[in-house]
Amino acid sequence: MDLGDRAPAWTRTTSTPPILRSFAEHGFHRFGEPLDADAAGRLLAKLRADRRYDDSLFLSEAEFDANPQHRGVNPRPGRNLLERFEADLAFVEQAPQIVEGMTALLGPGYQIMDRKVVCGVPAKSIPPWLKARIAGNPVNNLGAYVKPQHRDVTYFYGIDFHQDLIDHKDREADFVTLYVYLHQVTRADAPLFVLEDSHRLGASVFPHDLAKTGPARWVYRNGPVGELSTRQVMLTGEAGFAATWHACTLHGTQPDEGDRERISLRYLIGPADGVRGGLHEVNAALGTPMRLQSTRVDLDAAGAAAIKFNAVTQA
Ligand SMILES: O=C(O)CCC(=O)C(=O)O
Ligand SMILES: [Fe+2]
Repeated sequence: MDLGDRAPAWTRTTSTPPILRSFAEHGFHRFGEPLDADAAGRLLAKLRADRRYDDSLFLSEAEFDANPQHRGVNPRPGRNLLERFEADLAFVEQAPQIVEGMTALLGPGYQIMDRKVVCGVPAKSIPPWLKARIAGNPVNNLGAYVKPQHRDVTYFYGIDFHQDLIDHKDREADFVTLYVYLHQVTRADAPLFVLEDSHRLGASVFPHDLAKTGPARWVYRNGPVGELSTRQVMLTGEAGFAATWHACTLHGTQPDEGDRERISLRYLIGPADGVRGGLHEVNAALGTPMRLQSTRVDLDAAGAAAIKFNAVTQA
């Protein structure tokens, strides 16, 4: 399938920034040059010096069961580890290629909506009682099981293919995610897997209708909007690797079965009020609905997992 033919004509002119072409065609973009790897390493050393990313992060089973809390367990203003390291983020936020790329996508004055540390917790750091409880869950955000003082970081043990729109019901997919690796990430470090072109089917309710059709291929259906065949792309890279994706691009991570944690930065970035950048054109050209009133049907009333199914573990 030559997706170039389906890309809107305006993206094929030589003056179109490559990031807009990547978004229009494939729904994500890898920045060509890594960000300053030394600066990434310095920030990583500070983050590591702050705590042990091991089983000491977690509540005991009895502590958890005494008062299970599944909501409000992610970083938020006033409880976000990056608030102590703002000065160390210039290697991302002021990198010319990031500024140029975000300006092309979102227009001048774009806003950082959220930024946080994400940790992929390795299997060896998860207490046995917890591993038994979460096995097979589609979204293993471990915040509920982490001691309250450590909830200034988001901890994952894998997350099934999802759209980042999942946390933004009733909002247009007018923002992007920016991910930065702070150390080398290989297949063994729970890398991000992105499903190329999946943004083309617009907003879709989690969990998604995906069937594996080959070693790195899936068929993805979004109800009445239609279906497409998509290639799975594994985002591995060096310290300072950066990638950005559309809020409707499916992506996920497998549980980290290695023995090292992955520590990364995750940003959500959107346009300034009333400004429209290239992403607006991308979405208009796709012409699919990019907003949902309800984004997920996998949770019970308390916010706990109500289904046991996970596609990304087959990736
Ligand atoms: O880092 C991960 O394991 C998954 C992150 C992700 O997709 C997210 O935070 O939205
Ligand atoms: Fe995500």
